[in-house]
Amino acid sequence: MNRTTEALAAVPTVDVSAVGATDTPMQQVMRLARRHGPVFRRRLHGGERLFVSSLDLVAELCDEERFTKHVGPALENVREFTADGLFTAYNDEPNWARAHDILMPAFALGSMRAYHPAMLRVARRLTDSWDARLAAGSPVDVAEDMTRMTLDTIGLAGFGYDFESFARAEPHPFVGAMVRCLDWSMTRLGRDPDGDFTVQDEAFRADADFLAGVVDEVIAARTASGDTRTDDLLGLMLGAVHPDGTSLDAANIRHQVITFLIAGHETTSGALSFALHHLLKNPVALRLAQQETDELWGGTEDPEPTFEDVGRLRWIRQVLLEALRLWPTAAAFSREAREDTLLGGRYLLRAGEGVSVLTPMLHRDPVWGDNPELFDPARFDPEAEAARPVHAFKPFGTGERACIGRQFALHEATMLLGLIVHRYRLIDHTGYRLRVKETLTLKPDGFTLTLARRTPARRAAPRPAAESVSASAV
Ligand code: FDE
Repeated sequence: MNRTTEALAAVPTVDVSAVGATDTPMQQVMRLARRHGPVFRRRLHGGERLFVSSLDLVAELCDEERFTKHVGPALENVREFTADGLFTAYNDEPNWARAHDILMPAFALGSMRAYHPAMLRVARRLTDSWDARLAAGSPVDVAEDMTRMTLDTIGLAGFGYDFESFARAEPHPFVGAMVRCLDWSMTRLGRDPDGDFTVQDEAFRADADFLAGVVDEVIAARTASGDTRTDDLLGLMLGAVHPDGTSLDAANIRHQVITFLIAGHETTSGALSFALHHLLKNPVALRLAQQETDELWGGTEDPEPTFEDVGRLRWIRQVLLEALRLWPTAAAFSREAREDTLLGGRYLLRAGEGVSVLTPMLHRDPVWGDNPELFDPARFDPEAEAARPVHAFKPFGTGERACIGRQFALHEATMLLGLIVHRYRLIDHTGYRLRVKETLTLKPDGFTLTLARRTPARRAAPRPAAESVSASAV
């Protein structure tokens, strides 16, 4: 017996090939983790993959000295349409560091201030559209409208391009093509090696070509306008020069634009949808969220949130984080060892071998207490956060390759959620039971709401000292 099999003898291996294709592979591995514990190997059609979900082992995998991002099989599939864009680039591809350095300034805190007006404008589109639904007495499709909102936001804020999603009866065709491409990337993982998938692959190619066409339109709109600003993503991509004198080439810009249009909206939309689901089911958390907005905006019918206001919506931000704990919408990330190493002192990992971190299970580790399934935004109170090990919460991945868009997503989502809870009562007209739909990312499936306006009388008067109170809160 060689050292590998000896060291790995302790890892349970589960063969799921016999189960056949599943359209919820993440929930399937969550069940396996519940049954087999925080480290196991899954075998599927001859391929094997190690899944890890306990805090101690994940904390080790987050050590950047020993481990780094691994572009695993799912991202290999996504590379078919995003190539060396930031999310899917290999660590050593020169375009990763180049684009990372060039685009970082676009995600610094100061830039959020610049995006704020576009974010607010799009948030208003959503409430206008929900007002119209309300007047018509019809329900809103939460995930669909959140996707309209987040796509328009990244389009306008990042690229000065208007997808006008709320002016369309059906979502912008970019969304359908993107979801199908992501779904192809996911289901391709579970393919029976003897099957014939020509039809699926051809449909995928057509969708990927369509995405590329939309992106070319976005780029062409900017170049045709003669606008040479460099204070948004597209401006930086087209105009900025790296300190080493290089800049991004046309092919890479295309891949970056697709990457940002996808990464910049799909996961944020899911996070908002889960957050609304939890608020609907947790009246106390909702009440606290409404109180927070009432203290800021009081009886104002149409508040004009400032950039600073968003920093003051602390409970609402905690609601979002807690939603991302239970259902991190980018539900796994992969790591690889830089050198051969023993994980947990026991499991031999070869350099370059991929390990998947099962984020939803990490987020249910015993470090989260006795009832990890309970939705409780107080888990993100500053004291509670300070007391918790840093690697217990990883919805944005880790290290150098962690999410560049984190502040962007949280700013946009916190503001919108604040506006929604301030404006509406949420009515659970179907007695909704959560079903999680997977298309590589996670979303509540078939989640609809009806709405009523909150009456100004129900809202507390604005607290006169709001300025001084929140100054300490930022
Ligand atoms: C990234 C990311 C991640 C990592 C992955 C790996 O590791 O593989 C994660 C986990 C995430 N991301 C998540 C998330 C969530 C949410 C909500 C978000 N995200 C959002 C957003 C927005 C935007 C704009 C973005 N996002 C973006 C991005 C990018 C670009 C990336 C890549 C980075 C590098 O460099 O690599 C990411 N994101 Fe996120």
